[in-house]
Amino acid sequence: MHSLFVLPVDYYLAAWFALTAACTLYVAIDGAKNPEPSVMKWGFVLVTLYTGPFGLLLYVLTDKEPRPGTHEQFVRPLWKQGVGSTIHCVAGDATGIILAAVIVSSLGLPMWLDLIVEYLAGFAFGLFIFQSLFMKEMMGGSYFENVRRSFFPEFISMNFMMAGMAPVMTFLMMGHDMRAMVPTELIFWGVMSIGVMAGFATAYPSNVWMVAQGIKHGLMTERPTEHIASDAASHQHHDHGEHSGMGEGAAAHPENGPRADSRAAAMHMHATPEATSAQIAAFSLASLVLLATGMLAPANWVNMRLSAHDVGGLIMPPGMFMFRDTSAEAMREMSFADSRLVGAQFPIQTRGDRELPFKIDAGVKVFELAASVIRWRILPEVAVDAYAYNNQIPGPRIHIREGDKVRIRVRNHLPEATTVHWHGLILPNAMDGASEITQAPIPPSGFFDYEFTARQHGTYFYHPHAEPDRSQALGLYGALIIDPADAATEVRADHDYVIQLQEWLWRDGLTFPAMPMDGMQPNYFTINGKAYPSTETVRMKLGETLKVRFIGTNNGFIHPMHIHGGPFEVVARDGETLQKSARYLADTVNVGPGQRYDVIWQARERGKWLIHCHIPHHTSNDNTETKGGGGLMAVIEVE
Ligand SMILES: [Cu+2]
Repeated sequence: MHSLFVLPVDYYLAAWFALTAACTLYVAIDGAKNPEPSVMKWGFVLVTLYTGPFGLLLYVLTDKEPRPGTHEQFVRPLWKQGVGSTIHCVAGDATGIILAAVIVSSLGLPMWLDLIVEYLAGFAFGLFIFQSLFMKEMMGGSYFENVRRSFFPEFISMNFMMAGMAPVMTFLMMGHDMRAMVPTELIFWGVMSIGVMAGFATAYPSNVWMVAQGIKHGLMTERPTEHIASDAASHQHHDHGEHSGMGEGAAAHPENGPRADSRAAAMHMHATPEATSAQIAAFSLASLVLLATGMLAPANWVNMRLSAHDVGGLIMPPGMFMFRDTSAEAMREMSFADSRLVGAQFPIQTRGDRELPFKIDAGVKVFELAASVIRWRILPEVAVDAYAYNNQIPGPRIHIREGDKVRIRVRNHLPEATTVHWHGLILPNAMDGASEITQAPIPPSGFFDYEFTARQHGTYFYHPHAEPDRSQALGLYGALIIDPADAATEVRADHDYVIQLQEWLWRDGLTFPAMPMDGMQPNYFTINGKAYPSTETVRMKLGETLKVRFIGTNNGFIHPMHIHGGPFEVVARDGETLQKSARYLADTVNVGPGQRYDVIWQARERGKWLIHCHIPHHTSNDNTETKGGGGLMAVIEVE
């Protein structure tokens, strides 16, 4: 189910469009009674459809007849005439632009070409359909005469309109919430609305000037009551009945308006324009310069070579910067874990790192891993959208013995390709999981069987090796614990505690793959998929020993992991047990990505002792502390 509601703005947009529908309905119904040519009725309806309450405001302030018989007087001021003139420009041009935007986004044209097609479509729609065809009824004359006469006013007005609309569309569609490039999303229509408003504002001054110069017509009064003697006016009346469904209400209530005024308004546009050719040329030039600026300037900041096919639908982290050369691949890598793909969600009590059961097939231990998108609670109030193995974070623990033959079937239910790498193991090269190097990545819905014999023992882990900066950062990793063939060689302790680290970037309720780069820095940190105070508490008795296996399953940082209450003994590093003489005491180990440290800590005193990262920001939850900390912190409780 494709949900329209992902971000808070989506609820606002839904309310906006409900209001817009009401406003448009009002303007349509009320406009039907308003004494004006049907083209103006359509103009106001379309502009209200695109701009909601603002279209309604323009209609009521400039065109809605306040009292019977006063329309002629009411619409006369130049500023209102300018609004009327801009309304037909915007109604026609914006309709062309929006239709083009819908079609072009599905074709996957790059944004720069998108804008050019939209400009041409807007211009063509405005000129050939709205101005020439619909206006013919008012202007009289042949269709081609109207095209010729409308060309320059339409050119100037369209240039100014697109100069305002293009940068608004480009900046709002590209860079962050790129659902705005996809017509099936509310925000696409929200951006179109803002674009039309901006276009209206930039086109308005030129329309006022053109109306004042007699180059364009503004608002007019038309009362389809009686036969009018002049040719132009009878033509007007005839066409009215033919074209306007909306005019019928008005026709049913004949009124005697001051006909002279309406004739004057109608005649006004036939008057010889007062503007000189130098003025028109200068206006054209200025409009072209502004248009070029509006179309080209955004290319300084956003990559206009990208299309809706490349990046449409992605949401980028709020702090991330898109540059003019940021590639589609980079943006896909950094974009959110699509919350609409979440297949299962779990309460805070659900833990990861649960031991994975296996079947025996002809002496081989057979395991199954499946990667998918889930919603995982790292704190009671924070649920991340994550990539996970077997619906848990960390992925299930694969616990085997040195010498075991294993087969692990990995199924991919992610929206992208993946592999699994068995970190640190000696195995056949084809089983190493290096995407595009030792194997073709497992496509979405595909699977791959990894088969090897465990020749080592100690603390290991597994993780994807296809775009791990995205998929591992979103939660794909799990512990691989291999017991020694000779149990006597195990360094023993009373308790065994595996610690797997991860950084998260969670903003606006969306989850992004945390990376050590601008705009991608993490704000949450987890031990075994939970942030303190939701991390597990280790309970032990005075004098007992605890083996902590630190695993650098995280992507971005070296975490100096520290335990309170006295030093621990480092007994293994990267799965390799240290010779007795090489073991050493320490109270902090720098656990870098990929590294493992096994340490033995003894409970020397009763009480609550902390295990935590020594970068204090990593022991906070979005920079706040709860119950004395957050993030990479856990308690050892000694009785
Ligand atoms: Cu840290």
